[in-house]
Amino acid sequence: MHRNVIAVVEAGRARGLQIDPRSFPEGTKTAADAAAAIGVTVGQIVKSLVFVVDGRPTMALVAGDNRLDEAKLAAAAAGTSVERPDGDAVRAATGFPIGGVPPIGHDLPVFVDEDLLRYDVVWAAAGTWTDVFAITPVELARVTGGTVGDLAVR
Ligand code: 5CA
Repeated sequence: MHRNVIAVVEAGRARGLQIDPRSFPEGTKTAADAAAAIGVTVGQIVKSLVFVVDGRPTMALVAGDNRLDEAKLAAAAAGTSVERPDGDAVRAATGFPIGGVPPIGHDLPVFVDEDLLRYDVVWAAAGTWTDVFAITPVELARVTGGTVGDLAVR
């Protein structure tokens, strides 16, 4: 198992979550790639996005078929300015490359797109461009300590 995946499994275990990573050699780098590889709808893919709100790296977990509304994230985080970090800054904040950033294991504030709750099961990156894991959205919110709300462009 790739060391990034091991780190994600360990982060889950530390939070009482048993993660069963699944590997898709065809690639799961984007939400569309992941949905096609796994055979689920793109809304069931969790995008783990890092934004910088008032200078603080912040994690937004967004349904794959939604676009994050930066103003809604700022409001949820009680901030005003929102910036999109580059790949190096994402790696500095999370330890993972864009396209493989997992939703858990970071010491960052987390906000969860309520539209993920439409599904019984959603899929998230497990640390690489080919590894993912399934989780119920309720568990996702629990293990991340995330605040659930409306984050999507409507
Ligand atoms: N493995 C899949 C889902 S399981 C995944 O990680 N999807 S993702 O949506 O969370 O990661 C890709 C996202 O990273 C893109 O939606 C985009 O918002 C962001 N991204 C891509 N390139 C850049 C970049 N150069 N700088 C900042 N963010 C980027």
